[in-house]
Amino acid sequence: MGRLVVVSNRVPSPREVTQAAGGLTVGLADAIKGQPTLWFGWSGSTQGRDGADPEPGIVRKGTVTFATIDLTARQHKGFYQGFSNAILWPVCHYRVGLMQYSRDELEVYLEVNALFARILAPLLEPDDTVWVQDYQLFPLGAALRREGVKTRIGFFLHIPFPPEQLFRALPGADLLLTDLSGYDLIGVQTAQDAGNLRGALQAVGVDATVGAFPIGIDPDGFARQAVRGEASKEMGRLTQALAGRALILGVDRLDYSKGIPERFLGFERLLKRFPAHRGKVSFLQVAPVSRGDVAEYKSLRRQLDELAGRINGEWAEIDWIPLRYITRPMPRKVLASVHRRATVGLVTPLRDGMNLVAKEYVAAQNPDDPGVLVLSKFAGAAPELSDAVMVNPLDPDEIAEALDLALSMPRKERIRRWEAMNEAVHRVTAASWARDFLAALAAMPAR
Ligand code: ADQ
Repeated sequence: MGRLVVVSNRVPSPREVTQAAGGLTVGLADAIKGQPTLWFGWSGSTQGRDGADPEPGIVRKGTVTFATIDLTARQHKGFYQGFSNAILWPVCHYRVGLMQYSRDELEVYLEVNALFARILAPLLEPDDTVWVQDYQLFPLGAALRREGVKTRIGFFLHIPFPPEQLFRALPGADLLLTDLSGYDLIGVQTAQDAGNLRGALQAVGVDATVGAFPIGIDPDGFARQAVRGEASKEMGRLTQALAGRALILGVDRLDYSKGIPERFLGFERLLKRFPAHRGKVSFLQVAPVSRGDVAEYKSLRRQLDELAGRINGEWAEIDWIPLRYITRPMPRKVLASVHRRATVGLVTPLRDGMNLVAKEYVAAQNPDDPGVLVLSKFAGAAPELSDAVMVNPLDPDEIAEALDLALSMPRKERIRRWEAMNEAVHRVTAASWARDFLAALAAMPAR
C-alpha cells in the first residue's frame, strides 16, 4: 500500500500529532500510526511573498513527513479570514445573512487552492491516497486533477452542508459544487448533510459519491484523563468555589454557531422561572476566543461580555455568582475532569457538524453517578446521542425546562440515559471514523 497524504489548512506540529488533542488529530494520528504519511498544508506563517511560489518546508518525524508552505498576508486574509471564515462558514451553518461576500475573496480562495495543488502535485507518487480535510479546500481535488494527479482523492467536510437552495445563495456555489467532481469520495458528518449535498450536486449535474462518516473521539483516553485530573490543584479550587452547588458546564470555541448567547438567556430563564435553583447552581462557560480578527466574532464577544455582566448583576447574591465565563483556553486534562464534575453538560449549538464536546462530556462521566447531557437537536451528534435531553436552542424556555429536568433527574434514569449514550460514543470513535473513510475510499474504482 502507498502513502497516506493528508491535506488540511493548518498542519499540526509533530508534537500535536503525538499528543493528539482535538478530534481530527486524534482520528488521523491513529490512522497514520506506523503508516508512511505526508501531511501537507499551510505553515501558519504569512511571510510568503507575492510573485514567486513558496518552497515547502519539510520536517520528518518517524513515518510522517510534514510539508508546509507560507502564505502571503493578502492570501491569508482573502482565503482564510475572508472566504473560508466570513463566507463559507456562515453559509454552511445556515446563516446566509451573516455572509460577507466579496468576489475578490472568492478569487483568492481559488488562487490558494490552485497554489496548494501546484506545490503538492510534484510531491505525490502514483500509489498515494490523498485525503483532503474541510471547507477551506473544496476545490483542491479538481485543482489537483488539473495538475494531472490520477491517484484516489477523498474529501471530508467537518461542518454541516446546508440544503441546496441555501448553499446556492452563495455566489460561486456552483463552481465549488462542480469542483467536487475531482474527488472519488466525499464524506460528511450525518445522513442529513449527505442528503443536502447530494441534492445540491444533482441540481448542478455533478455525479459524485457522498457518504456519511460521523466523527468520534477516543472515549477511553478521555475518560482516563478525566479520572486522573480529579486530584489536581484546579479541581480542588473548583470544589471550593462550588461549595456543594450543582455545576452546569458549557465548553466551546467562541463562535456564533455554538449558540452561547442563547444558552446564557436559557440559564437566566431557569433562574427566573424555577426559583428553587437560585443559589443552588453555578454555570461555567469556557469559550476561548477564536477567529478574533473576523468582525462577527468581535461583536459576539462584546455581546457575551455584556450578557454575562447583566445576568450576574441582576441575579448574584453576596455569596453566589450564578455565571462564570472564561475566554482563555483551559488545559485539556483539567477540562476533562471539569466535565466529569458537571451535573449538566449544556451543549446548544444552533448548527454543528458533529460537536465533539457532547461526546467528550459523555465519555468523562462517572458510571455510578453520571451527569445529564442537554443537547441541541441541531448538533450533528444528536442522532447518535438521542438519549440526551434534547432542546431547540433558539427557545430559552426550552433550555430552562431541560435544565430543570436535568438538575432533578433521579440517578436511575441518569444511569440509563448515560449507558445508552456511552455505548454510542464507543461505537464510533476517532480511530474507526478514519479507518471507515479510508476503507471506503480504497474501495472506489481507480480513475
Ligand atoms: P469545532 O467547531 O472546533 O470543530 P467541536 O467538535 O465541538 O467543535 O470541538 C473540537 C475540539 O475542540 C474538541 O476536542 C474540544 O474538546 C475542543 N474544544 C472545544 N472548546 C474548547 C475549549 N473551550 N477549551 C478547550 N478545548 C476545547 C469542527 C466542527 C465540529 C466537528 C469537529 C470535528 O465545527 O462540528 O465536530 O470539527 O469534525
